[in-house]
Amino acid sequence: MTNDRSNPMEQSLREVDPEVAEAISLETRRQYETLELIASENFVSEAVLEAMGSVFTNKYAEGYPGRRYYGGCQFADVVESLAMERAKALFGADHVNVQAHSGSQANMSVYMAALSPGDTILGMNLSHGGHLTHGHPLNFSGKYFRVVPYGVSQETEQIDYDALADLARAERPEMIVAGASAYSRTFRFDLLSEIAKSANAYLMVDIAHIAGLVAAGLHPNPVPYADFVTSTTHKTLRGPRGGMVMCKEEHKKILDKVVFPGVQGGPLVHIIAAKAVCFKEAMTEDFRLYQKQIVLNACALSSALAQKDFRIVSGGTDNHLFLVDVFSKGLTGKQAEEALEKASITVNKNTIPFDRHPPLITSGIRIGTPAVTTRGLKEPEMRQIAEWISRVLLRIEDETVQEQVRKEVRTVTGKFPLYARRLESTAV
Ligand code: DSN
Repeated sequence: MTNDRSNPMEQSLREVDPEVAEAISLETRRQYETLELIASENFVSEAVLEAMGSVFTNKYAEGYPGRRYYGGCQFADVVESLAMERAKALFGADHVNVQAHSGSQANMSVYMAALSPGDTILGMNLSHGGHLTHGHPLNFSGKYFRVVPYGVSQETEQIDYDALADLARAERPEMIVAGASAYSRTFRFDLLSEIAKSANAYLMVDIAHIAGLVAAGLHPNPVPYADFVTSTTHKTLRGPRGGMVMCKEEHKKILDKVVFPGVQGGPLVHIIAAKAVCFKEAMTEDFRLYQKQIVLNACALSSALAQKDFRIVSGGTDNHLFLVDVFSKGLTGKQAEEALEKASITVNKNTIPFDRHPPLITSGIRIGTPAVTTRGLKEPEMRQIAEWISRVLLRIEDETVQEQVRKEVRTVTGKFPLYARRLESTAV
């Protein structure tokens, strides 16, 4: 059978929409040519991309495997059951809901399952490393619940568990939310669980950032300690953009009812298929070694920057990311992000604990190693990247330095290719 090129359904993206095709081509090149140090980003495998781009995008499958509101769901059932079973095995969870479209919707589902509007939650302060959905006043979590923020100690820049225990005693929250998007230290889930139990509060842990490390056994697993564990699937876990919720058996019924029909309608079956692929990949020895290298790389890069006299928040890292205090070099995070981008090094400005600047300026940058580790970079390249970062930041206004570093970065990105086949096939 040959393709009928006059049939719009058979035409390529470039034929149908050259503007979008070109943007994809340019983005593929941008990803290839830059060093991606945004801690929440990663590069998925061709297998994950293939599942995401599959015909499952056409399918409605409201309900759950074996209990759907639409016909024709037999293969949707296959991929959703695979995703659920694999995630349960990977994290040792009683139950997993893989339908959450995002981390925010995963968190919203837990709040709706366990809380009533006006209930009190303790969540980590955004500017100490927490997340918008952990109770920021501009987010639904801060609007519908009474939020009492907790944070890190000024001295250690690590979570102050004693202060948190005092806060829990004083505020009697219905839920303690743990987890972060900019915290470089190991969480003490044993302590968090004790604190929640003594306050008679639910414990929810959001492992969006560290899920890959947890799956690989390189960070303690909160599943035995928490009532609910939420995650995204696209950060260290290296799967499709999406969310998931794990819970104890006793919360399974209410959780599933809240995700659908409470918060969402039809699940994204193509994304669920890709989540199944990601969980399968995460069960391999290759994945465990990959996660190990992420942490080795984060340690190597943060130590090399510290040796160049950059202050690393909390003095280092135990995981895939760390924060650099650029205020102490007379810079803002915004300036640092912009200058590094011109040198083909992508980071994001980030508030640091007790920051003097607002979130669009900031005193810090957040650096993460999941994406560069996927490309195959190791400790020697981390030391080289530290040298480039230092050169750019110490001569922040000097565009010739940015241009020179940009050229040098190309030699490394060329040695560690990414999506090479795609780059050729999408070339303008
Ligand atoms: N935007 C994500 C991050 O960068 O950490 C959190 O949702």
